[in-house]
Amino acid sequence: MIDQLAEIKARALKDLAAADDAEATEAWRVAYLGKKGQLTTVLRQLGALPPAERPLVGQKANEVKVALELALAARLEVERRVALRRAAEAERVDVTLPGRQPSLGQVHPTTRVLKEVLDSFAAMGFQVAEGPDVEWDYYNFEALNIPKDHPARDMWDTFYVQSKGRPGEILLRTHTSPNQVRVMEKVRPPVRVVVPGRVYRYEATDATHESEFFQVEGLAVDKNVTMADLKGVLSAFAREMFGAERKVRFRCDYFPFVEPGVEMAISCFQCGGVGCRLCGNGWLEIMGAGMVHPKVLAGVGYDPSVYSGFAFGIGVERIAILKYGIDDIRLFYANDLRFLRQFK
Ligand code: FA5
Repeated sequence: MIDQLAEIKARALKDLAAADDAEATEAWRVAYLGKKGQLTTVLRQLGALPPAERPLVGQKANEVKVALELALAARLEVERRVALRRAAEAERVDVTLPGRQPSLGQVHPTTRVLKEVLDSFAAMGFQVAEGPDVEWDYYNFEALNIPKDHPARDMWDTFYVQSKGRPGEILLRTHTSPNQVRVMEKVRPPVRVVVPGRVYRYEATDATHESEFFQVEGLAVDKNVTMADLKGVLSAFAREMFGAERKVRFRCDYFPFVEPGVEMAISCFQCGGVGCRLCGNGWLEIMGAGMVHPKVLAGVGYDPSVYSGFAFGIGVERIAILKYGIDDIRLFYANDLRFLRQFK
């Protein structure tokens, strides 16, 4: 049996040296040291030996077992190092390679035009104010001379916010005009403000209408403010935005919170003013405006016999459409990078 053990040891060490990957090493372990392995099988036969032979053979068998276990441990250590080295090589970073350019965002066309609009009015002495998107019915309608049953409410249907205490009174503002009242409640004339913001309408979309868009409200109140001031300021704004050669049109319009009321339109860039899919009749309406209604002034405690003023509400995307020649307003918020990347 001692010879058999020596022979197992020699064969085992030779086989282990030939095992060239982790799988072969494991197969070796099972073949020699596993439950039914060659060495284990010999060890099991020890009990059958005559008692006098057992200690010597036992000692030899143990030596072989320790030798094989040590050889296996050494082999596993080598394999572990090789695996580590391979992993490190696979993950190696080549610091000499050129870096990757991080993708930088850019200003959205609406934001860009919004800034230009505000800059233009700031240069004419207007200050910038802000107001809430979620608004009381009172500011969006009532205080603007649009009581509950007024047909003008049909022009501005919106999304209502559920509120337990005051149902039907909280809504997403349909225009920035509530800020006329909010500003006048806080300050005394002279007033010259512009208020940018997002507005919401429950209406179908088309090439010039979105259900969410931006407006800039304007308000100027003082003694002796007239319709001539309104035309002068808004014409100067149009010249600054579109150049002196672009045609501007004022037409009568109706808004319950101004008297008289007008709409201002710019000749269409696409058809040169003859009419097309975008504009319909050659003109693109960019804002509503008018002289602040005496009832609105009186509502905030301004004496309409002393003070007068004009107000306007500009559609910001419409300005961008005209400036950049964009033929569909729905492109602005479709989040298509092919569109947005053009506005570097
Ligand atoms: C108003 O919202 C009034 N608050 C404007 C106003 C202010 C009048 C102060 C008098 C005094 P209107 O609904 O017409 O009015 O909208 C004003 C501008 O917003 C329009 O001229 C247009 O440029 C833009 N606009 C209106 N509806 C949409 C829409 N669905 N999508 C994109 N732009 C719109």
